[in-house]
Amino acid sequence: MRTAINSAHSRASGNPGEASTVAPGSPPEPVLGQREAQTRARGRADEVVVADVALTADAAGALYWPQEGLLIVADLHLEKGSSFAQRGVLLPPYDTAATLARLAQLVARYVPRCVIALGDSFHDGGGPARLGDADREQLRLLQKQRDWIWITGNHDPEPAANIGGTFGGALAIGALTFRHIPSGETGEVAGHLHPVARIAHRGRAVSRRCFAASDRCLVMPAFGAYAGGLNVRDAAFADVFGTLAFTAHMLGDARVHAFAARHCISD
Ligand SMILES: [Mn+2]
Repeated sequence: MRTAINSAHSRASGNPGEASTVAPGSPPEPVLGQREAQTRARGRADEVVVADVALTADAAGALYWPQEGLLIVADLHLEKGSSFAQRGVLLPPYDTAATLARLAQLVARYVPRCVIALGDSFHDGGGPARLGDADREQLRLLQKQRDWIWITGNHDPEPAANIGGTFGGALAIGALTFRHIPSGETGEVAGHLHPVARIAHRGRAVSRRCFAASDRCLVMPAFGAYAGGLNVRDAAFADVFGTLAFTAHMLGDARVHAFAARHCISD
């Protein structure tokens, strides 16, 4: 870990010698070379331990708790496109389908006993009613033969009709507590902040969504196609983690890449 942190620090400082050792890679994959070789060798790049609970941080932006068969996603912001359209801002209206398709891949991969959507699942209170028929059917299929829990968020504070599942403000399971807005309490898994980490890679700054985690609590990346992001160096993360060191587990194309948050770049 020390070596990994030092490596990240060298790149953040723009050390050209360090950059020249980085293996060639396509631009969308930001964190390659020596660092990745190390994480591959350990084979644990995607394990995150929070309050002594071992969780899998999937590069698609979801968390899986193998012991409980629990898949967690945060900030889907479904129907954000149609929400903007109502206000005259036109975006391609396929964000809900794209987000649900990515979620379907995860459900197929993990076959979870239960899915928790960690709040701001819909961009606004009218979102569930605007769901298209195909998207509603996709959601119904995803919920088939498993529990589905909608944690309420600030964008979707009220339970909604015709979207299945059960609703709650927070959920405690074993040592973990799932809620939308992070408070930093031990064992908390939250969303809301949409963490993004920025690092220097081969002389360029690269930003990716990330899990932000200490050994006590974790903030999930936003899963929604149109969800924005907040740099992990923002004061909002210091409010959550306090003086504790925390790690940005950046979403790469195939796996997550861990960097000490203090070595990430501000916007
Ligand atoms: Mn929120």
